[in-house]
Amino acid sequence: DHKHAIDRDCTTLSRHVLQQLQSFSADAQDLSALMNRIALAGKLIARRLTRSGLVEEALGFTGDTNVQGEAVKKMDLYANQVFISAFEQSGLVCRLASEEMEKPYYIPENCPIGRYTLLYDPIDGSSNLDININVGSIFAVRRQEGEDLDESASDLLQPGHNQIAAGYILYGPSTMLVYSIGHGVHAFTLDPNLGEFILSQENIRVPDHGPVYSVNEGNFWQWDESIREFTRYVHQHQGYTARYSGALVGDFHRILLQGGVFLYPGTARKPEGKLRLLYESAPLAYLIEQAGGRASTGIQDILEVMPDEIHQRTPLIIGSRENVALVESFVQRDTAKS
Ligand code: P6P
Repeated sequence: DHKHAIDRDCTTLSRHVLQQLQSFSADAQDLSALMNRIALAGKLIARRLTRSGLVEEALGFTGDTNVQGEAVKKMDLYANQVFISAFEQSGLVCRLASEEMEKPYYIPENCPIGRYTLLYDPIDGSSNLDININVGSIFAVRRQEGEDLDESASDLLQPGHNQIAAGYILYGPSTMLVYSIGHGVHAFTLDPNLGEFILSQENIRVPDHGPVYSVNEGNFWQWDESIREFTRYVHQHQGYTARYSGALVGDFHRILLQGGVFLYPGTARKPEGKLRLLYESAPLAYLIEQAGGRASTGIQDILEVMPDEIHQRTPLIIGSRENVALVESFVQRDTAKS
């Protein structure tokens, strides 16, 4: 009906946060405003991406390498700066930590007010950028613990249970922002005409079991035998299908909506896997648990892992609870034997 249609179009992200928290406390207002700044970052990045074939700054490499030793793309740098700019002068966040920065960026002014830290991967899946395939941004919000903000950022080395919000922006055929502040998982679609993210899916639940397994089988000979055993199992059993885009956010979003499991196991070259705990695995683990699914290293829940450094990697097995448990049964059978 008419009222419903208008109401839906007005359910923006900041309004939804306040509805979720059923409160107008300072904390609720802060979180609402913080999510709004993340939406702004998403809109700025989406705008650049939709024109990436047309504007010089959006494609190709800068010539630098980042803290991971990976070649930095112009879009990585632009997106990283967009998040910093979106939060400077916001009075909400006092520190930002990202894959693109060796050490966290401290926002000089307003710090006493901004009691949150934003951890983010500004563009995840940047290898897809030059071929116009989906990429994403991933973010997590944590309270700043204690008074001093020392360079070591040791207060960030806490398990994922300490996150108070997490989400991602998927730059696909439509631009979607998916988030949770601990009251379920909700998706917003960017209406380019309004320039607003409008609520499109509320209380998303991941199915307990799903048909999709998402893993880079090109690494097959680098895996532990247990992961090879799992892959042989799904090859031999009906009802499984493989989907892998090379960009975590899109692969995760499919699992969230259709069920199944995404895995990036340890390999011979990278025993801890490739994905970063604090701003890739932990935010997605927060979301999947809020949606009724699970996230594991194979041995331990992702949200229990105690990081010992900001850019720490972990193996990631994430998705429907039954699919994750199946992978764990192979991994744990292996460790039981060894
Ligand atoms: P591989 C992209 O570089 C990324 O960080 C994730 O987005 C993606 O899931 C993974 O790496 C892909 O890695 O080794 O399969 O190419």
